[in-house]
Amino acid sequence: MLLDHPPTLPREAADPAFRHDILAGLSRTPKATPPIWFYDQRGSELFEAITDLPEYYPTRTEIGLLERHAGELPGLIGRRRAVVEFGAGSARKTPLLLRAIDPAAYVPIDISGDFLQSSSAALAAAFPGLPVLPVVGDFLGDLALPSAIADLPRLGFFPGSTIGNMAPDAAVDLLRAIRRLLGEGSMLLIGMDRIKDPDRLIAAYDDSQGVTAAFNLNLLTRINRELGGDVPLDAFVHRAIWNDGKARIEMHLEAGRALDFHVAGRRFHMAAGETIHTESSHKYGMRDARLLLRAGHWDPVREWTDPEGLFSMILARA
Ligand code: AVJ
Repeated sequence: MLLDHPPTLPREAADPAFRHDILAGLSRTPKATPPIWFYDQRGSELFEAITDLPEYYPTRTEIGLLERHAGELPGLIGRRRAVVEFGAGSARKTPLLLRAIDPAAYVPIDISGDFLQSSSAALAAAFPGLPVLPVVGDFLGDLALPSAIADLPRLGFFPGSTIGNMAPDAAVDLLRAIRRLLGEGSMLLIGMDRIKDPDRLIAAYDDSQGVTAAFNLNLLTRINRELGGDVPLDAFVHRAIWNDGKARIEMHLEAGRALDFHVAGRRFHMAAGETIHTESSHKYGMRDARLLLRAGHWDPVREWTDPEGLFSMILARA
């Protein structure tokens, strides 16, 4: 059953934040914009397409881990919990978790209201009798859990290596915020992408079909549409690079020539070769992942990985 409840933000609330983040990001040196703004309707669809690409191993590897090991979860998490998912819930991962642990309620939290509404409705239909309580909001900001789960122990679910979008200091802050939000006695199931051969990493973010390029460039389309911009899309090239010092893939939009454009009535200049840094995707070694969790006030209790060690899924307790 899909339940509506008060803590849902009005849709218009996202617009000033988008405008603010993009103007601030284009004004700084080097230019950099937050990756949360990739996910308009088209961006969410393109991301779904990315997860099916032959080069993009994280999604199918994590699904494999859930298929193989979700059956071990009931014995490790003990009580019947409310699952709080950080993200809209993927049609393929969330059911594997819910089927394995039979939770008392399911609370997906996502910034994209439309996407959240459709994925929640599909999930509620697939799990009749499960209270589904979507929350629209940015889990990096302040938000409250539905009062319906006030008395239930919680299992946080943070799949997809979404934590990788944050630099380690911000990731630690987020893990601590999740710990505070979920409370004493809660647990967390989190997916993290591993450090591996750079060629394999780069291919995953610069696929041969150009879907990731379209995903990256869609940010400019959104800027032009929603902020009245005249950014010349055809002047930009998608770049994915491995930053070894920071153990992260970086996505950039590189200006192929010197450019002047306008966004929300403000004028911006880019030199030829200058980039807008649109996303970082941090990767963690086995020990790095555990260290990050501990710094975030979570104690790892179990870790699962695939035979190639591409991706890991870690269960931690508060
Ligand atoms: C959703 C942040 C986990 O970093 O792999 C995929 C986003 N960007 N391809 C990732 C993404 C380009 C993805 N995360």
